[in-house]
Amino acid sequence: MFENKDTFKATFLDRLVSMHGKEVQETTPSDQYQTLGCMVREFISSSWVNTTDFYEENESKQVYYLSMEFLLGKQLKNNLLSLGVYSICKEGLMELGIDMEQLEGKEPDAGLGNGGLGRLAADFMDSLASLNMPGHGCGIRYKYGLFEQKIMDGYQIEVPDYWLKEGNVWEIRKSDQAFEVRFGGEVHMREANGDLFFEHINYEPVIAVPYDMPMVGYHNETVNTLRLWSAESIMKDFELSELSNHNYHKIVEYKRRTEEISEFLYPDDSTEEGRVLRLKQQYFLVSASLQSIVSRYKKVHQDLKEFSNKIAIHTNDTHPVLAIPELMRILMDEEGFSWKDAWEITSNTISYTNHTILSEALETWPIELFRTLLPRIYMIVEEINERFCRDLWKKFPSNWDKISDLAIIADNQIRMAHLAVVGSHYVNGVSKLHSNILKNQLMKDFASIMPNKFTNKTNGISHRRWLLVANSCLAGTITEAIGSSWINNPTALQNLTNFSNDRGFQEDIAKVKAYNKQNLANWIYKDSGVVVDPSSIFDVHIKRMHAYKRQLLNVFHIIDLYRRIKADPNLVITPRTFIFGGKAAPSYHLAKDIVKLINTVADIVNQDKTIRDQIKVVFIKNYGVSDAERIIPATDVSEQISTASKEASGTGNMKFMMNGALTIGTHDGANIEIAEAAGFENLFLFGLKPEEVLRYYAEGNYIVREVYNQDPRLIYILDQFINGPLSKEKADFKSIYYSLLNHDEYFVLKDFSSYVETQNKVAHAYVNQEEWLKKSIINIANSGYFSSDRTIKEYGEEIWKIKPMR
Ligand code: 26V
Repeated sequence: MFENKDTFKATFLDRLVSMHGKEVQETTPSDQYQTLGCMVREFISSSWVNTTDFYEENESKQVYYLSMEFLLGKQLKNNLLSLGVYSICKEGLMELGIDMEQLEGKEPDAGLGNGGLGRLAADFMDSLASLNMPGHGCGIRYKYGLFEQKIMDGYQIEVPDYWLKEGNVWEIRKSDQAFEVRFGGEVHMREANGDLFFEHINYEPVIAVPYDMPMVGYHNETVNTLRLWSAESIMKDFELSELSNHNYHKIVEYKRRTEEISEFLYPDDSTEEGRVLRLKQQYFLVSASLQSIVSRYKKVHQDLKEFSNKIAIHTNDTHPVLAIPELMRILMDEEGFSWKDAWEITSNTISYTNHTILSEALETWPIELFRTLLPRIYMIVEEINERFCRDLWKKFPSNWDKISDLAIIADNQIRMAHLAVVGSHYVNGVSKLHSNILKNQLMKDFASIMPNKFTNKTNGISHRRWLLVANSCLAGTITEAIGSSWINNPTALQNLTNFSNDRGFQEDIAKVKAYNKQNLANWIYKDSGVVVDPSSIFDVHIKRMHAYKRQLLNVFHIIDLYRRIKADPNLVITPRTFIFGGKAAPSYHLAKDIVKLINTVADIVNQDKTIRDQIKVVFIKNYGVSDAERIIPATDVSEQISTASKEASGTGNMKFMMNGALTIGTHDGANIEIAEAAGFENLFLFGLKPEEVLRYYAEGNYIVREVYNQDPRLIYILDQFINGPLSKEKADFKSIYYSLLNHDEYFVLKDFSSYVETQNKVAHAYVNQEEWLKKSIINIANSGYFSSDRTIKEYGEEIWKIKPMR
């Protein structure tokens, strides 16, 4: 159906009418999207089946990437390009009077993630398939993705994101491959012939039904699987009536309790109910995935003893770490393995990535809650803990402090990161700096007793999605200069170095950027009514709203710049458009105040005619993957200004680099490796070093008031929050004021001076376009290392021990 334009057009029209039961001219862009999507999925299906068969026939080792988040965004354009049929479709549709971009816009973003961790999982799926590696994802098919962010009077309002409203053309429901997951109840233990047997009774069953989505490799006919589980109640009437004793209300309650497991991503965990639901989600994902993996394994292989030679299971952060006790349970209770053998298999199968050192994000569960919900799993975790503590006792006799520091269960809590480290054969951080902090600080004692477990895998991004698809103009310009080999081998972008001084090429790059900026300016006007000047510097800060990411520092610079322009009517600066986007967690009040602050500053600045449009501030509402794809190609300056040591890696930083933006950033996460790759002279690094931040924390000797009192600019800015125009807002900016002056946990005031100085250097540098473009080209040329293909090859070779298959 995609052989050529004519067959495509004929099939498309035929399907359009038969699917929607309307005349062609009555169909909507949404109908047309559905039709094209279904055609593509059908087209993929034989390669999909073949890939699965091929892996099975070859008994190749497979990796399963378990993640509570997959931030997929849209699939259509990626899939069409990967299949090599994008042009045929685009031109064919054009001849039918249908605009491809409008049709692409009808696909809902699959927003099944919060930020970097979820997008990383999606880019990893892309690389696994494109590298012909047998790797699949396991996640949850949330009915509602991350909330839709509306802005009302400058405030963030959260609205459910019902992304499945019109169905999902990419998924296939496989009800014949459903599994039962059990919650609550009691465990009975009995002994027979010297062996212990465990029976789980009076539990509440939930049915996990898989929905499979194809993960299409680039031009290679490999199609891997992303399996998303949906929670359903038991369907058979007799079982239902058994369960509820013919009580209608109980059936309804039971249905509600089960179905809510896959309803929302990140339910509100500020309440006990929310926390229980989150733990239920985690076990639901893990239990369904492991049952499915083991059952598939048994179809292909004889002996479960070989499990860890044929299967690798990766846990994306601690969220799926119950995979460890769940695999133990299956191997012991269902397959009859001894503890020792089950442990050997389990710990050789599982590996774990840590994505944050922020203490509030390191998961722990109260014992009571955990034991009530997962009684058998709790017993296994308890046993893992006891055996581990016994080993510790041998290493550190009588050192109770050390043992309780390292224990999995302590202070009435189960520490998921400790369980992850003990039960995995590899633990990795996501940038050199982050991995070093894990090894030398956060998990120092673990690393000293298990030195070979800890490793680094610097994150990466899909250069296909973030360059080839998101910025086709730049991709085309690059290919004209150096050929297309970079698409399969992104380090070939290095060849662009030869063009960094080439005036003609610099001009081409400048034209692409100008074109993307104009497009973004048009879109911003449509979206928010703000007119922005495409010749101004587009300075972009897009990521989750969080104190450590320091959107506040950026706002401080804007307020200072605004004051300078107001104070001197003759001051001429390099015009700048500050663009923000990001969601604040619904119960994170400070982050929500920052959203309001940005919108308030935007209103004041954008309406002030006296500053002659020299600065503009835009807050993009409901920022998501598709927005990133539009904004990043149009960016001049990439804001990566987290407090040093706090951003594990960052991946936005890599996307901007690859699209030719210059970074203003701290010595944090992957920024450092980006600087090492591109040359420190081609970025703008500033601020405290990670070791300085860590020393201040350890010694507790950062005195905010000292910094504040010595800098009149800071006194002026902070005064705005309580006395100036900002204080007139109904919003409570006082909380920001006090959080900074009392504590300033993230060193906003401390880094302010260095940040402003560096921003002035940025403004100055932008004026010399020739130098700027040279730096931009050198950034692009050195971005190939940050392709997730490199990252996935490293995971494949060093952790999972899997190989490309074709
Ligand atoms: C999550 C939350 C959720 C509730 C509010 C507080 C809070 C604080 C931190 C987190 C982080 C969860 C883990 C995470 O998303 N880490 C990100 O992982 C990316 C991929 O490795 C990495 O690039 C980012 O630096 C890291 O923040």
